[in-house]
Amino acid sequence: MGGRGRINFSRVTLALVGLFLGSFISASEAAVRKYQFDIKVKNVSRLCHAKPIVTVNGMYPGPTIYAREGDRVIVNVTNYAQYNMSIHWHGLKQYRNGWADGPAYITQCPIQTGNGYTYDFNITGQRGTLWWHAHILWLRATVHGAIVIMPQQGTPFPFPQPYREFNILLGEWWNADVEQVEKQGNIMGLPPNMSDAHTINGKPGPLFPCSEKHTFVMEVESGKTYLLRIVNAALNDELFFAIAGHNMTVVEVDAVYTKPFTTQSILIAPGQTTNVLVQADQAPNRYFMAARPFIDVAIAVDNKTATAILQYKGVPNTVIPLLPNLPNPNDTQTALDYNKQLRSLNSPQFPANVPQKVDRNLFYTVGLAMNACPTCVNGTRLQASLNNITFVMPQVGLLQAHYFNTSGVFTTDFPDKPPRPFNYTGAPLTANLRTNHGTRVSKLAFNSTVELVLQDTNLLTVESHPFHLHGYNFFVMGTGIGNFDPAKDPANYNLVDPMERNTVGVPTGGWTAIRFRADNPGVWFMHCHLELHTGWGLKTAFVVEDGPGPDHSILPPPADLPPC
Ligand SMILES: *[C@@H]1O[C@H](CO)[C@@H](O)[C@H](O)[C@H]1NC(C)=O
Ligand SMILES: *[C@@H]1O[C@H](CO)[C@@H](O)[C@H](O)[C@H]1NC(C)=O
Ligand SMILES: *[C@@H]1O[C@H](CO)[C@@H](O)[C@H](O)[C@H]1NC(C)=O
Ligand SMILES: *[C@@H]1O[C@H](CO)[C@@H](O)[C@H](O)[C@H]1NC(C)=O
Ligand SMILES: *[C@@H]1O[C@H](CO)[C@@H](O)[C@H](O)[C@H]1NC(C)=O
Ligand SMILES: *[C@@H]1O[C@H](CO)[C@@H](O)[C@H](O)[C@H]1NC(C)=O
Ligand SMILES: *[C@@H]1O[C@H](CO)[C@@H](O)[C@H](O)[C@H]1NC(C)=O
Ligand SMILES: *[C@@H]1O[C@H](CO)[C@@H](O)[C@H](O)[C@H]1NC(C)=O
Ligand SMILES: *[C@@H]1O[C@H](CO)[C@@H](O)[C@H](O)[C@H]1NC(C)=O
Ligand SMILES: *[C@@H]1O[C@H](CO)[C@@H](O)[C@H](O)[C@H]1NC(C)=O
Ligand SMILES: *[C@@H]1O[C@H](CO)[C@@H](O)[C@H](O)[C@H]1NC(C)=O
Ligand SMILES: *[C@@H]1O[C@H](CO)[C@@H](O)[C@H](O)[C@H]1NC(C)=O
Ligand SMILES: [Cu+2]
Repeated sequence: MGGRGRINFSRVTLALVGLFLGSFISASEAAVRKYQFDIKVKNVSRLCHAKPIVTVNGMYPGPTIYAREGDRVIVNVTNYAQYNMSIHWHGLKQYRNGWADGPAYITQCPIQTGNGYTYDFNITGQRGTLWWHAHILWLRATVHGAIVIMPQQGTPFPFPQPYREFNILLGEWWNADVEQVEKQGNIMGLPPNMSDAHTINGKPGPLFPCSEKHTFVMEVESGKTYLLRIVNAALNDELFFAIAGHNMTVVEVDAVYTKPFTTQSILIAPGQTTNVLVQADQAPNRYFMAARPFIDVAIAVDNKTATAILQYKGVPNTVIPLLPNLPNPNDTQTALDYNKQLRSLNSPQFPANVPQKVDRNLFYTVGLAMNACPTCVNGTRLQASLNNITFVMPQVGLLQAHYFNTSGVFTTDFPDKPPRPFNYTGAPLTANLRTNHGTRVSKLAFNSTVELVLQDTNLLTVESHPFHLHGYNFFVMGTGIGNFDPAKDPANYNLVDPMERNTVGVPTGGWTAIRFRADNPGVWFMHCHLELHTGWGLKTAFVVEDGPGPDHSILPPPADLPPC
């Protein structure tokens, strides 16, 4: 491959390039994009509190990775912080190349203090907005950034060309040290303190104290159309997002084009991305963009509203912005209606290759759990499980253990069905919330088609869970409230243009069915993308076997793969 069309971005210009569409990449052939990520601690002040946070290159949010479909991306990560680190390139398929996927102890051992690791991957058959984030502890709170993948040279967007584009990263801010917050929750066995603010591009906006200067402003010109690349980088909150006075046209989610539809607000779960077109066609003024959680059960979450400003060129900063009508945090109907509108574009150029036949049917229950913990506050520890199994993190990477045939690290006996069926979404179950523990995964035959039904349960309480699968996109075949009925529900599946994505919400007290073709060999993590639940064990992995051909097996590990 060599250095064809090689471009070296300097660290300083990273934040600026890409704002002008197409002006930053002129290579007509696949290029190599090189990035240097230095993991460094930096003091940052928000909400009148200064604290050291872990960053990439001192930036919060971190730098944007810009590339084109077909490019090779090489990121040299050097860890100068006191924490173990690993970086996940969320939504990139990493064909045969799990070594570059990033989840600690799943596909690699962490990059220890003073060490480095170079992530080297190709972007094949994907274009749109994705993102990268730390995949260890709760460090992704501050270690995250956008990935912008432009279509191949000469391939336009399948929607009107926007004038300019902006990245909008939604996040959560704690005044305390995030690792202390996480640790305290673990010691007590209870949910840790909720965040103190939501943020838009790292800034909470002027509704918070000391935050006037911590407000993201997006300047627009009347009559122009803008592309917003929205990422939910929050740890634990699904969010509604809206712009006062302006509708949004959804054109892409998770780097897959959608059938465009217009909406007053979007719903975006942690891990998901959403591209929208916004027309600056209103009276020149200042308008708030705002984000606030969707939570439709009685669980305490940070429900505060982050704001940023959409400002028409020439309007003075003294004008007080108008607030949008955000749905109520408990607005289940708006959430369900929104998700129902998402459909793959399914054009000849961007077809939806939905598996029509299923080789393997899986049914996983999603539930909270309470296990004995003599040192915890209540003598119990809140946990979570899939099919009544709380996942135990291994001490070495599962991918290495699989590749090198190391025994004793994991077992492949994760059950295809819950061990004991029950009325999953009936009355709340509050007694015997014990679970089994293990590093148990499921083995999938190469190129088999898999259907997985994720069923929420009322163990302790029902709750909405955004599930993320590494190494794949999947199709969202159907979703419903209550218990999945295998006799009736598949008849209502969308077999034509279901949304293809990498993270999907399992609705509160309901189910979601997904399908994918297991054509990417490796070990692929699947977990709830609420960091709280991931930490409680709401995760497992798929071991996808090698295929018969020379191009169907896991690539050899890179020489600098970190050791444990
Ligand atoms: C960062 O802030 C901490 C606590 O306020 C302080 O002790 C430390 O010296 C600061 N470090 C830098 C590099 O400013
Ligand atoms: C990665 O960056 C470190 C620190 O700048 C440097 O020492 C090392 O040579 C780089 N590695 C590669 C493969 O470029
Ligand atoms: C990326 O693509 C290049 C060129 O086709 C190939 O040589 C290289 O092995 C690929 N790398 C990975 C990790 O797949
Ligand atoms: C969590 O909140 C409690 C109550 O406000 C406070 O006492 C405690 O110090 C907080 N924990 C952390 C780690 O900040
Ligand atoms: C936004 O959409 C709503 C509902 O479709 C419509 O009533 C409203 O007029 C639209 N607003 C703008 C600014 O286009
Ligand atoms: C946010 O939560 C607080 C309690 O934590 C509650 O009093 C308030 O009504 C909630 N706000 C909204 C908009 O739901
Ligand atoms: C949802 O919240 C609104 C505003 O806080 C409240 O008036 C309403 O009763 C709540 N609805 C439900 C179903 O809890
Ligand atoms: C656990 O302890 C906390 C704090 O003391 C208390 O609020 C909560 O109700 C207890 N939960 C259970 C299930 O015992
Ligand atoms: C499950 O529980 C719900 C709510 O309590 C109830 O309406 C339903 O009849 C139950 N289903 C079965 C099969 O028992
Ligand atoms: C989960 O497993 C535990 C321990 O084996 C058992 O006591 C419990 O009944 C199981 N719960 C469910 C919902 O199957
Ligand atoms: C996977 O199976 C599909 C359907 O049978 C087939 O078209 C495709 O070529 C297979 N892919 C590989 C890599 O074997
Ligand atoms: C960092 O990772 C190594 C390798 O897994 C482990 O031995 C070490 O305990 C970790 N350090 C911390 C502070 O967690
Ligand atoms: Cu969850």
